[in-house]
Amino acid sequence: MGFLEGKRALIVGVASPRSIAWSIAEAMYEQGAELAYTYQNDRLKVRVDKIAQATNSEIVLPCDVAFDEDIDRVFSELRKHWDYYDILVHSVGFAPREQLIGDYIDVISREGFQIAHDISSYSFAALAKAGLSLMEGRDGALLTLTYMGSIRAMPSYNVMGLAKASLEANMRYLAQSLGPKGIRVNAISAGPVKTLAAAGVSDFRKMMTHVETTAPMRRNITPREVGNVAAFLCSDLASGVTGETTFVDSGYNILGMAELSV
Ligand code: NAD
Ligand code: 0WE
Repeated sequence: MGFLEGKRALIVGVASPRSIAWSIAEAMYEQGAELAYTYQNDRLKVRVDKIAQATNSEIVLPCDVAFDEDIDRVFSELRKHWDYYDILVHSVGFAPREQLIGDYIDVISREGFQIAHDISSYSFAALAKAGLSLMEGRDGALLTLTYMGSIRAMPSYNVMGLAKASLEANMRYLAQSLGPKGIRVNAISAGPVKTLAAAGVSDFRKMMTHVETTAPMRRNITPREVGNVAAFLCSDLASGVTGETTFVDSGYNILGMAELSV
């Protein structure tokens, strides 16, 4: 029997079979969870439908997190299928493309800042809040995906680093707020994974090679390694863990001065 048997999870952030959210869904399905999905726009619906089918799910709902109405509608629709849910996976991040190209000081703008924080951080609290009544009385778990650019200054990640710092603080405040209701809230800080969100990033391959030659484990992580930790964190096996950011990054973040090559 899987360790998520009897749990129902809503997965937000599948866009392709490479999406980290997809690996999380697979891992959770393998452990016995029942799944529901959202998709951002019509272009992605067919893909998300296929992924839902593969995990025996018929619940696929539209949700652009930029809109309050979409967020509310997801849960009013979900209610028609489920009278409770246990797990929310938030695997959403976005900044306008030009924000991720070039030097921080050259590209930062009020609009870029606002969009990055709205879509990448605020949406986590908004979804948690809109779905709270469906989770109350269960030992629920919320999970979000972050990146090391929140705690270190990195080239090109720019305003996304600020938005991820906000997301991590958001996760801790949600943990404090929802802890008394028995709901745990955590984040996974993943190493680089080649997904749609990474596809547009120049030098992404160089970053992956850098991790491969530098990280303590001398390799990149697989999306499935993120999925497995996600399944664990959202299960009763992690019943004493909340407000934590768990790194799944081959150990890269622990380094100070990496190996000296000379
Ligand atoms: P992805 O492109 O597969 O997923 C990003 C998702 O965000 C997509 O499903 C997209 O539809 C969704 N999204 C964007 N704007 C949205 C909106 N307005 N409304 C609803 N959904 C919206 O890429 P991914 O790499 O799987 O990203 C998932 C999460 O993992 C992101 O938070 C990302 O920051 C984080 N992350 C990624 C990496 C990496 O290297 N790929 C590393 C660490 C953390
Ligand atoms: O969080 C991310 C991806 C974030 C992202 C990517 C895009 C590309 C397309 C947010 N918004 C957009 N907007 C677009 O229009 N990652 C952790 C992956 C990532 O992105 C980087 C990275 C890494 C790693 C960008 C620059 C430097 C490193």
